[in-house]
Amino acid sequence: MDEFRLTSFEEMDAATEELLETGKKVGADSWQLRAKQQTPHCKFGEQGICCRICSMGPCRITPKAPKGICGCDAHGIAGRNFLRFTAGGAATHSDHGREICHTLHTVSPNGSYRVSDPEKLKRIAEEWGVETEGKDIYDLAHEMSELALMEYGKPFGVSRWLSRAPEHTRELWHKAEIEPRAIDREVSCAMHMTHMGCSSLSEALVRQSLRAGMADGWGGSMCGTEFSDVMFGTPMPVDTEANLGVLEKDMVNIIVHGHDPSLSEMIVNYAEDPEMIALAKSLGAKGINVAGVCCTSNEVAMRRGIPMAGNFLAQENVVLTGACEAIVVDVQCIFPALGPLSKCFHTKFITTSPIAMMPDSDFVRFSPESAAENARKIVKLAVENFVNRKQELVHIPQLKQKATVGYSVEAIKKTLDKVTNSQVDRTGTLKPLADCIKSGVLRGAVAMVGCNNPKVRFDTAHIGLMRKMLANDIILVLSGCSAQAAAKAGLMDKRAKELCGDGLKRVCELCDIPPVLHMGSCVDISRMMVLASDLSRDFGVNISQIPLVGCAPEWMSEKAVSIGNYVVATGIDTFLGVTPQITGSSQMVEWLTNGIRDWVEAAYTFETDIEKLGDMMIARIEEKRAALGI
Ligand code: MSK
Repeated sequence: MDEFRLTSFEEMDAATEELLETGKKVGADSWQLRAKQQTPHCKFGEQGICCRICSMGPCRITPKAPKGICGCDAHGIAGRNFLRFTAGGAATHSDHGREICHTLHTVSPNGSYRVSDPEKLKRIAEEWGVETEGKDIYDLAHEMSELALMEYGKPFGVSRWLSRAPEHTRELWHKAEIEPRAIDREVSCAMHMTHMGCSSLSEALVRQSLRAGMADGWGGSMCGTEFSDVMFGTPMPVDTEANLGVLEKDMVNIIVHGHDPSLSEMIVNYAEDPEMIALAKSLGAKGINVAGVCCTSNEVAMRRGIPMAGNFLAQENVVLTGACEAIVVDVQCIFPALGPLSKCFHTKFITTSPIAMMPDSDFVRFSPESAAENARKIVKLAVENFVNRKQELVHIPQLKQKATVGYSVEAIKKTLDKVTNSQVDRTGTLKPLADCIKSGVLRGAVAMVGCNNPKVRFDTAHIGLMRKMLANDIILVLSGCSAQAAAKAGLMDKRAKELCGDGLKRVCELCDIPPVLHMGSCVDISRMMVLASDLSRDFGVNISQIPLVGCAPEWMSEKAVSIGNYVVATGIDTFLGVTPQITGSSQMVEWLTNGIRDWVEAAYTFETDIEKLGDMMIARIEEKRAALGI
C-alpha cells in the first residue's frame, strides 16, 4: 500500500496555477480574476445596511443619514436583508425537496425511478401515521409523495418532521413560535414581512429567520434527503476517490454538478450502458468516466462510489483540465462563468433545468417522466464530443486521494452495531458514541458544513479546523463542499486516523472508519439534525447540552444562512468563519450571537481568524463537558 500523506495547500495551489496558465493561453476568465476586480466590496452591502426593497431608494445608512426614506433604521434594514437572504436559501433547498417528492410520484416497478429502500419508506410512513400493512410499495410511495407535497402548502398544523426532535426541543420551538408551518408559507411569510411597510423590528425579523430556516432543515431538506434515500438507496460506506486526478486522460469525462440526484443517477446509469461504452471505444476513448462537483457529487459518491473531482471553487478547474467532454448541471452553485469558459475548450456545458438556465449552454430539458431519454441524449452528446478534445490543452493535475464516504445516520448506527451494540443488545442506537463522549475518549463532535468563499484561501479554513479538531479527539461529521475539501485533502482516507488524538484514533480503529464522516450534500444536513436528536436521547441530555457544535468556515450561499438558522434553532452553537452581512446593526449582531440563546439554547459565533475560531469551538465543547460534569 502506498504511503499515506495529506495533499498540501501548496500542491493544490500549484495545480490551480498550472490550470490557470492553460486558461490564459485560450483567453479564459477565472473566479480569481473576477474576485480581484470585485474588491474592495461595497461597505454598505457588506454591513447589510443598503435597502433596495422599494423604489424610493436605494437607501443607505450613514451617520449623516441614519434612516431610510420610510424611516427604517439600520436594524430594520439589516434584519430585513438577513430574512430575505434566509428565505432565498430556504426556498432553494425546499424546492429541491419538492422536485424529489414529484420524482417519487413517478416511481414504478419498470420505470426510470424505483423504490430502492422500501424499509425506509415504510418507516417514514409509520412515523406519519400512514397504514402500510398489505399495501403495494409503489402505491405507498405515491401516497407518501402526495402527503409530502402537501407539507409545502397545507393550511393548518406544523411540519410533520418535527416529531423526530426530542420533546424539550419541540417545547422550545413552540414557545419561541418558530415551529415551521407549511414550508412555502414560511418563505412567503418572510417575503411579506420584508415588504415595504411591514416588519422593521429586529426581534421579529430574527424570529422569522429561524422559522424559515426551520422550514428548510425540518421541512424541505428533510423531504429531499429522506425520499432521495427511498428512491436511490440509503447511503452506506463506500470507497471512492477525490480531487482533479480522478479525471481520466484516455476516457470520456462527464462531470455532474449541482444538487439534484434525479439527473445524476440517470447519467451514471447511462454511462454504464454497454452501447454507450462501445460508442466511446469506437471514437478512440477507453471508456466513460463520470465524476462530480459540489453536492451532486456528494449524492452520487455516497450512493454509487462515483469519484469527486472537486468542490465549489474547483468547478472551473475541471474545465481547465481540457479533458472534460461535458459538464452537466442541474441546479444551485453553478457558476454562469462555466458557459464562456467551456467555449474556450471543447467542453459542452449542458444545462438541464428551467430553474438554472444560463448563456452559452446546451439546454437539454430534464424531467422525471422522460429521464431515461434525456440522460441517454446527454451521455451521447458527451461521448461524441471526445473527438473534439484538443490534446495540446489537456493537463490533469495528478492529485488524488482515497476516501470512504456514505455515513448516513443508518450507516453510523450499523457501524456501531457491528462493533459494540450487538454485544449488549442495543442495536440501532448511538449509545456507544454517547459513551465515548461521556468517558472523554472523544471530547465531542463538530458538524462542519458549507461552501468555499474567495474571501478565504481555498479550503484552508475547512482543513485547518478539521485537523485541529482531530488532534483534540473531536470527531467530525461533514457535508456539502466541506466534505469534499476533506476528501480531496485525504482526511476521508481511513489512514488519516494517524492525525488524531489517541482517543479518536482508537475509535477509528475499532469502528474501521475515517475520522471525518461524510454525511452527504448540503440538503443532507437534515441528517445531522436527526443524528443530534437521536444522540440527545441516547445521551440522556438536551441537544444543546451535548458537546457538539456546528461550523461553516467558508460559507457563501443563501442556503448556508438558512442552514445556519435551523442548526442554531435546533440547539447547536454554530461558528462561522465568514461574517454575515448584518454588522451595520448592533441589534442584529446581539440577537444572533446572544439574544436567540434565550429561545433555542444556542447562538452564533462569528470569527474570521480561523485559529481563534477553532479555539473558540474547542472551548465551547469543553464548557459543555464541564457543565455536564464529564
Ligand atoms: S454545493 S451551497 S457551495 S456547500 Fe451544496 Fe457547496 Fe455551499 Fe453549494
